[in-house]
Amino acid sequence: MPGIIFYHCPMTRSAIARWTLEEVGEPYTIETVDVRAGAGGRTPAYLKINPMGKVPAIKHGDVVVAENAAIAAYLGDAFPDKNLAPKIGDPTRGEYLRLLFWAANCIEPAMMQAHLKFETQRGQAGWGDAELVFDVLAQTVARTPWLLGDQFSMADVIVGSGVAFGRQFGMIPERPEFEDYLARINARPARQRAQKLEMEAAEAAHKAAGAAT
Ligand SMILES: N[C@@H](CCC(=O)N[C@@H](CS)C(=O)NCC(=O)O)C(=O)O
Repeated sequence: MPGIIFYHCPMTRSAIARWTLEEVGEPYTIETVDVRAGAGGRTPAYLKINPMGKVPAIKHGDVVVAENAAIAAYLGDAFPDKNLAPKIGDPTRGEYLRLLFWAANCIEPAMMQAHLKFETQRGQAGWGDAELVFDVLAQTVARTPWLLGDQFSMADVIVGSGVAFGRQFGMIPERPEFEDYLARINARPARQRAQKLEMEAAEAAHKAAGAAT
């Protein structure tokens, strides 16, 4: 099995990919792309990995994948024995894919709409509007224990990370469904490991910056 390279910058949206990697539990090496310094991800070498110049991305053998939801989908399929993705032919596979795409296409813009406070026409914007997305999100995360039922999946990582990010920055309203779901995802050992690693990396970067001044 080829190794996994993780193009990462601590305390950014690439923390989501870190959670996917911790759920998979295979070794990975980190290539830090400090998107807050200098050219960030806009170097010729990294733009070949992700033309957006953004983290995260992974390389697994010759396969390069950027975008959190795509990384989750890829890893879920690449490591079928980890049971993080319904297999092709499984009746829950359609809902699984819908949730991954829906999170990227609808939750993220809805959070931005709530944050930046602009109007959309429900029938025109792909995500409708923030109120519609948050209502559907509340119904979605009320499924227990996980979004597909008994089986935790990468859809929980992607939708759950959206809920966690949105609640942390006040971009998603407080609702009991969101708080209950956050309690369930926060109890995942892989999420706890990923968060601890993120804190350690952030502290190390802070110390290194202090030492340099
Ligand atoms: N849609 C992307 C979003 C990634 C993203 O926004 N990454 C930010 C960090 S939170 C970034 O790399 N920003 C640096 C830049 O754009 O220069 C995903 O889900 O992977």
